[in-house]
Amino acid sequence: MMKLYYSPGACSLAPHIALEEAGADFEPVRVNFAEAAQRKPDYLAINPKGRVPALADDGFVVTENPAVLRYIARKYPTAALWPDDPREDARCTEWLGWCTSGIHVAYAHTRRPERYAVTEAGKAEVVEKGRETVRETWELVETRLAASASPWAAGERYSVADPYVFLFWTWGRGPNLGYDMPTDFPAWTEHARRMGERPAVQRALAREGIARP
Ligand SMILES: N[C@@H](CCC(=O)N[C@@H](CS)C(=O)NCC(=O)O)C(=O)O
Repeated sequence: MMKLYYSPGACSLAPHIALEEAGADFEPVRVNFAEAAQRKPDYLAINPKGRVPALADDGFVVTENPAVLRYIARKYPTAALWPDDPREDARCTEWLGWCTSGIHVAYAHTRRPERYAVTEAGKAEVVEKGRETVRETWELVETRLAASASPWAAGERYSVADPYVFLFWTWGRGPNLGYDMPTDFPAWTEHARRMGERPAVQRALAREGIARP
């Protein structure tokens, strides 16, 4: 059976939701960050990068959210999680690229400064600048969603871009950033609430112990 290696509340929430949307038969395998299980040999044998998500499908392991999400969408075509329309396809790819290399990386500066600096002063500066960049990035996401007439990130139809965008909404509300998402990011919050109405999203949130928007 396919296995999704995840940590509650981490970026693996996006493929977790996508698998639920696809109706996939999968086993969610929790990687315990509190015990640094992601850096232990058993897990490094699955993903040498020591990160989640990793999706293992009958000996084939795929990592990196854009690849994992696209794999899920392609493997379950009837769930229609990847747009057919060329423009929506481009939008979906655009969101996945921004989420992984822009939004997530900006956030990592506030949460994991040890990746980017050595001294305590250096780390404090990384966090400080990171918080500024994150706020700007969150505002750009809000502007983008507010300017769109479509209910979903890539267009008229739900796609794997939606759970990925939604993930960052949950981080915005989380203790590290502590944003008032409904007040400061209303269009993004509307999107999050639409997400919260979907049974697949509800199942993944319940499994990870995350409150509905
Ligand atoms: N580029 C990767 C990033 C994966 C990543 O950074 N995952 C985080 C959780 S959100 C992680 O596993 N962190 C564990 C660590 O840094 O030790 C992707 O998009 O899949």
